[in-house]
Amino acid sequence: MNFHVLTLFPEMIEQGLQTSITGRAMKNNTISLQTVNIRDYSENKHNQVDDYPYGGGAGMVMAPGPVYRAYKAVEEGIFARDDNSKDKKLRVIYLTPQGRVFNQAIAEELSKEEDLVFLCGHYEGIDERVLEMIVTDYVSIGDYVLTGGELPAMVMIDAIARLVPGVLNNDASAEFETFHDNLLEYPQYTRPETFMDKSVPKVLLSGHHGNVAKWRRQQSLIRTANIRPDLLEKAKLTKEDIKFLEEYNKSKK
Ligand code: 6GU
Repeated sequence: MNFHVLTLFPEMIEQGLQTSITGRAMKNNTISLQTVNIRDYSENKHNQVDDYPYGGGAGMVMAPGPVYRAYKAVEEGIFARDDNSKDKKLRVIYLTPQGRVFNQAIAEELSKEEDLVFLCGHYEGIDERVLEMIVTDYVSIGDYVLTGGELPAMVMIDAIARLVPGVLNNDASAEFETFHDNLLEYPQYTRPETFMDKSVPKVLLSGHHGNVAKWRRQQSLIRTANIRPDLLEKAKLTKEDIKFLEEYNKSKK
C-alpha cells in the first residue's frame, strides 16, 4: 500500500508515522509514504499558497493552482510505474469536517487500494474548483473542529495501514478486536496475579478455554451495552448473548 499526502506540513506527517508499527511497516516496505509539500508548487515569488476569499469574510483560502500541480506530480509518479495503476481510479481523499465520518468499515474498504492520496487543507479551506477536479472522497474523523487535515490524515493512515497484510505481526489480532463484530473488546490482564490488592478474575487462571471464551464474550456484551448501546443494534448476537443481556439488564434494575 502506497500512501501519498499533499500537505503544507510534510514533516508533521513523516514524524507522526515513522514511529511504532507504521514506522516498522515503512522500513520493511509493506507500506510506503510519500509526502508532497504543496508550497513547493506555488508559482508566487513569496511561495504564497493562500489568498483572500471572493465575497469577503474571515480567513484565507488555499488557491487551486498549487494544490492542482502538487496532485499532478503525485499522479504522474504513480502512473509512471510499470504496474497497472493507470487502469484504476485513483482515490483522492480530502480531509474535511464536511465529509462522511470515518469508521472501521471505510478503513477496511480503503485498505484494499494500492494507492491512496490524502489532501490536507488549512486556513478556511481550499478553492472549491480544484476539489471538484481531483477529490473522490470527502472524509471527516468526527464532529469537532481541528486546525488542519494532517492529524486526520495520520489517523486514517494508521487505521488503514494496520489492515494491510503483513503490517501487524500477529495477523489474527486485526480481526478479533473492538468493532470487528460491533462489540467492544473485553478487559485484558497480565502478571502479576495480584496488583495492589486487585486480583485477576479467577476464570482467566482456570485454564478452561471454554469458560474463558464465555467470560470474555459476556464482558464484551456488558461493556458495549453500557458504553456504546448503539453498536449492539448492529452486532450479530446469538440467542445465548441476548439471554445473557436480558439477565444482565434485569440485575442492574
Ligand atoms: Cl478531516 N479536518 C478538520 N480540519 N477538522 C476535522 C476533521 C477534518 N475531522 C474532524 N474535524
